[in-house]
Amino acid sequence: MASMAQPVELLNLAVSVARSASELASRMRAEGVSAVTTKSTATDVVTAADRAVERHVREQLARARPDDAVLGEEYGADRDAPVRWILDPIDGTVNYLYDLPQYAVSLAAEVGGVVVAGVVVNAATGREWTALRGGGAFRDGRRLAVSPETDLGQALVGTGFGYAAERRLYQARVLAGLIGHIRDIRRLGAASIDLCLVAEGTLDAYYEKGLNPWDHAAGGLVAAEAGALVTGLDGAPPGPDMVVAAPPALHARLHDRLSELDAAGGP
Ligand code: LIP
Repeated sequence: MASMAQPVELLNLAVSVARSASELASRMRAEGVSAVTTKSTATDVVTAADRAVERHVREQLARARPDDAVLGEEYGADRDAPVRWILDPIDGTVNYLYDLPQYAVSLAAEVGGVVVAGVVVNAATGREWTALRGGGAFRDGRRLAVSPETDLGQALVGTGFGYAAERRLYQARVLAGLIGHIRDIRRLGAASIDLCLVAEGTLDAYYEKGLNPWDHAAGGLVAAEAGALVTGLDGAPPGPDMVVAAPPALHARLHDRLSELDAAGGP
């Protein structure tokens, strides 16, 4: 029978597993990226490291908690269980391929369908963000709080684009309708890190269409525990149609602009 654990125990396990996975990812990066194949489109790449890191995490979790379920980007879902781990072995794979130091191991623990603990480790820099539901968000041990910015016109906003050309064209039209209403845009290439940058106020806000649960589960909890609202549009939860993360005052203004632009629509 699966043993129910305290969220803090799940967080501690997530942190130790994500750290060793991050070391493996950076070691394989140093050895040179290999076995690059593609998934949904010709630009949606997966490397040998994505798969090796996911297998490594799955082995560590199975050793510590054999009854738990895992949903991972590369090997999918394995079973149903009260505790489920949501894993992106290398979030920001294109950055990893190009050796742009913005890629991360993202691991969240979900109990009864609710994410209760999350960790994001930038495997290039070692920066580590953690959160416990109701327990706050931290970076390298420092408690985080979102930006105090309330003026959309002054907001530095992060976003991203999909792997399909027709979706990127739609997202570019949405961006064209938003860019004149914000300070500037940042496209950094890893949703999990983007959400953590909102948590620490390095970005004032973030939004993206087309994310999978493994892209935002851990980073979304980090942002929420730092004071951000993390939602979809028009009352929807954060999901594949849209993830919007921002401090409450800014969230309302960004949300309404994205809703007017039908940012959750399109291909
Ligand atoms: C990436 C996301 C990023 C998005 C990319 C891609 P991956 O995840 O983190 O925000 O813009 O298109 O989905 O594929 O590197 O795990």
